[in-house]
Formats: sequence, C-alpha cells, structure tokens
Amino acid sequence: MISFESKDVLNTKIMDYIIPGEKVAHVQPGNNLEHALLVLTKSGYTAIPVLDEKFKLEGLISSPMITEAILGLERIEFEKLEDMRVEEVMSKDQPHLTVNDHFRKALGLLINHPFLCVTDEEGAFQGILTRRVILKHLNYHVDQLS
Ligand code: 2BA
Repeated sequence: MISFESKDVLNTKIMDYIIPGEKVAHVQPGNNLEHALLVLTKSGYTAIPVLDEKFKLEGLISSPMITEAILGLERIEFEKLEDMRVEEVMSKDQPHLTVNDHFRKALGLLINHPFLCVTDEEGAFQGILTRRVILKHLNYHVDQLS
C-alpha cells in the first residue's frame, strides 16, 4: 500500500504549481464563436477559460461546445460561428479553486476535470492548475517511496 511519509504532499498550497494567467489562452464572453474556435485551434487545447475584460472568471469553452452549438438538423451551420457569442455557449458551472486551496481539494476535482481555474477571493483569474502538473508532483513523491 502506498503511504506518504507525511501529509505534506496533500497539504501543499496550489499556488506554486499553477500556470499563471498571462500564459493561459483565453477568450472573452463577447467574442464570437469563430474567434473562440481560432484560439482553441491555434493553442491546441480542447477547452480554455472565458474571462471578462477585467480578468474575472466567467466560464469555460471547449471545441465540442462550439460544434454542438452550430450543429443543425442536417448539417453543421458554419455561418453561425460569426453570429453566436461565447457567452451563449460557455459552461458557467465549472468548479474552481481559490488561491489558498491545497492539493487535497484539487486532486478530487481533477478526476473529472482536466484543469481547474484559480481565482482570488474576489473572483479575479490567477491561472490554472492542470491534471498534468498534479500528476507530475504526485509521481515525484511516489518515486521517493521506492
Ligand atoms: P487538453 O487540451 O485536452 O490537453 C490534454 C493534455 O494534452 C494536456 O494536459 C497536455 O498534456 C497535452 N497538450 C494538449 N495541448 C497541448 C499544447 N498546446 N502544448 C503542450 N501540451 C498539450 P494538461 O497539461 O494537464 O492540460 C489539461 C487541460 O488544461 C488541457 O486539456 C487544456 O484544456 C487546459 N490547458 C492547459 N494549458 C493551458 C494553457 N496554457 N492555456 C489554456 N488552457 C490550457
């Protein structure tokens, strides 16, 4: 059975491990879907945060959400990409972390989400914590056990 020598791993604060806001690809609620699809495609990510002009976290948008939104009965209605806005399509009910949270909370949430947005107490976006970073950190500690 795996047993960590101390609970320090799970009590680690997340802030040292986040990808800072300025390095995170994002779109704004008022952008059209064409712009969002361009950012997603160019960045290579399947989902990215939606932030307002003051960097407040508003939601998350993904390529499947966009495809679903422009899917007509018989064809994909590409012309909708220009008219529809990110705010009409984005998901608003994603869990997120705040700056003082620890790995323990993040670990449980990252089972179902590839990344979590991190905000300060006022909701201002600080960055994201990805599944990759958490797994890398845990893997390091598991390696120390052998
Ligand atoms: P996905 O885009 O589905 O990417 C899944 C995994 O594929 C990523 O896991 C990463 O290991 C790899 N990957 C995808 N695109 C990449 C790229 N352009 N450069 C390097 N590696 C890439 P994680 O690193 O754990 O990221 C989890 C999720 O976090 C990503 O899911 C994406 O939705 C989001 N993400 C990560 N970094 C981001 C950033 N700088 N800006 C916006 N979103 C980001």
